[in-house]
Amino acid sequence: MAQTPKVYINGKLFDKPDAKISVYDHGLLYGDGVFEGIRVYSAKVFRLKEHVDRLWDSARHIGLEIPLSREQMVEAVLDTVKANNKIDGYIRLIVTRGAGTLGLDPRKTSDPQIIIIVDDITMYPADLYENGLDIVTAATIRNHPNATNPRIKSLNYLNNILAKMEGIRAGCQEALMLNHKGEVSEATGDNVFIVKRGVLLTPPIDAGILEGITRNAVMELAKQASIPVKEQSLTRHDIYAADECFLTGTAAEVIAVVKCDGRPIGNGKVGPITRQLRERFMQLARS
Ligand code: PXG
Repeated sequence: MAQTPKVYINGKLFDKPDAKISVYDHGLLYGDGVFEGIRVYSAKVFRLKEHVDRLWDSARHIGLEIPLSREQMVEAVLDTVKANNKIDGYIRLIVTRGAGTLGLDPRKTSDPQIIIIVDDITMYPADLYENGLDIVTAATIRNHPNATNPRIKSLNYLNNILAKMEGIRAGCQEALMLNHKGEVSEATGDNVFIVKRGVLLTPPIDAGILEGITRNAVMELAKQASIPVKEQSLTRHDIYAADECFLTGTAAEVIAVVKCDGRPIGNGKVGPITRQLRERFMQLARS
């Protein structure tokens, strides 16, 4: 039987039902905080250093000082994974601004809360990995980089949730988000790639996206496989006219998109480069 998850809060482990923080925490009141979603494969944490570095970058952007060193954070994550005997699973690492008075002022908070949840993750059903996703473009655009910059993995996901709801309403599992210029940015929780005439294309960071760790891994794997890779701004035209399209993310890993806004992509089936990169990614993750 699976054990009750043990949740790390500020250096202590609590059983899941006892893992609680203040309702005055600005993470809850205002979404004032940052997080990471990380996977454990075969008892090894995938690209932990990269996730911790991105967490620090997000925290620096919002002026949140994390009361641990990066090395201590790595150790806290590894210890929590071990305490949960987790072989394959998911880590949610959260740092909130801490409890404060009512009102936005971040100076009126104290004690940022460091929370590490180690649990299982629900993937898409296996048949979607086999057959690919049908997605739609959301009317809700990705955050303008001069608002909550998409490079920050913040506790403010409402914009993406609104886009996801549009996808669900259209009978889809995911939605494509455009940026304020009408270019393709990313999906609600995944980066986007297309294949066109043998070249792998993905929007650049300045299209207003999260610099995905899976995205970076897939670009490295493509280069190793001698598939040319280009970061280039893309429009919906490029998606509709692509030979292949897929999404990457910690939760989804690599998953094909076979239809967008009712148009089949390529021949409407999972393409060979997508299949190859998914296989290479799963091999890397499990190695
Ligand atoms: N874009 C956005 C907006 C994301 O939230 C990615 C891209 C992919 O980044 P990584 O580093 O994971 O390759 C994300 C990541 C969840 C969940 O619980 C969401 C993400 C990651 C893990 C879990 O829905 N999003």
